[in-house]
Amino acid sequence: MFNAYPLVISRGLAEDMRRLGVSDDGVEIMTRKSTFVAVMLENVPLRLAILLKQEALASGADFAIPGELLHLREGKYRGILFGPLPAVERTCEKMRMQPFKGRMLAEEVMEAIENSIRTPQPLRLRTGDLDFSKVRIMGILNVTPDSFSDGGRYMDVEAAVERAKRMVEEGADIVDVGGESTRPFSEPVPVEEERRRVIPVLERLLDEIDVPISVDTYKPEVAREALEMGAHMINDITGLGNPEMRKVVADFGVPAVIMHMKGTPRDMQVNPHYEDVVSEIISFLRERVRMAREDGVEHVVVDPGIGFGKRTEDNLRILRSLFSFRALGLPVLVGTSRKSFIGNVLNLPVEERLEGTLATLVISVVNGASILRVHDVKEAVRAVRMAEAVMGCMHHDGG
Ligand code: HH2
Repeated sequence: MFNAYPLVISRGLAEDMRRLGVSDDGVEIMTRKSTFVAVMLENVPLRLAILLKQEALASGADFAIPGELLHLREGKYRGILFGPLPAVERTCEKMRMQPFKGRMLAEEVMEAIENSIRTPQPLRLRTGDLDFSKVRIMGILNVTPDSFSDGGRYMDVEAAVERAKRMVEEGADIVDVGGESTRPFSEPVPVEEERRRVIPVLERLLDEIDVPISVDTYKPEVAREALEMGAHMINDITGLGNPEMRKVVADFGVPAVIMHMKGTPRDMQVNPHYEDVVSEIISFLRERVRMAREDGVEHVVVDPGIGFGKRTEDNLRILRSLFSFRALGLPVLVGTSRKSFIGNVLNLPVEERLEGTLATLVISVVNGASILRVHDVKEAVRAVRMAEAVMGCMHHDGG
């Protein structure tokens, strides 16, 4: 209801206090005090906003809202609740007792905070769990004639299988097979054609490689056939918007990626506009996750859909704010690999975007992504492992 998501959760000073020789009890209490939290809230009715402001101030936190508090009119407000973690918790404790959905607001704030600092649950795959003790790399296998960066290179089954094996050797944790290019302005491919491209490759991969295989499709017919053969997960760029697709995924009990897209590949890059891109995508994903759960899809990964109906500045803002997407409590997948916004920033063609891609991957790791979808597996694995090593104790749940 309030679409609560964190803007910031700082890491607290546990490390520094331990190094200083502060006692264990002291570290525990003061780590919480030194953790700064800011949570965005939306659709807050005026009376609840005023109550929240009062309770926040009385607890040593604050609630920032637009305009002058005394002159606000009836209506719904967006605002930022912020302060040291214990002060925000105290505010929520008091809000629980308040009317006008105060309890619901408090629960949403605390849930967003807890979800964001916790490592997401492992993905339940048919072959076992995929945990997120480290960031996972999903290697892209496009069996299409026209994908924007590698179209036509792996159309032949043998070439595709070789490519997949290579990606696994290089450290891919998942291979994502797709038979339809969804680059801007592309046209949909008929089911039969997509089947013809994907199914023979999938058959070989299931036999010959031993990492989970995801199928990048939004067509229920293709997904059903792939899952019958043994594919491990579905990557749906239309975010399981099709009830038939939700049914197929639920029937097989496999995980699915729910991605955000504005419009369709054919029209998504024609003047995309958002009031607030992060808020809109989180709200969209929340709703789609709810619909998926209602229809029996248990394991979900969320993806803001870099490049799908977004301007360069939108893509940059999403990466900068990626941590906010953890509010949903689910693994966050990001696909920046070689995309146009990198070309736009660096003024470089698609075959020159590796370094730009690696920079976005490192930022994604720092900002809490769980899965990265990439073409250049070897380079991505190196950059990500290095970023993780430096981050080490910086993880939000590591104190
Ligand atoms: N991006 C592309 C395709 N599928 N799936 C998810 N979950 N997230 C993404 O960001 C994503 C995706 C587009 O990239 P690519 O597969 O390289 O190109 P094309 O669509 O031209 O085949």
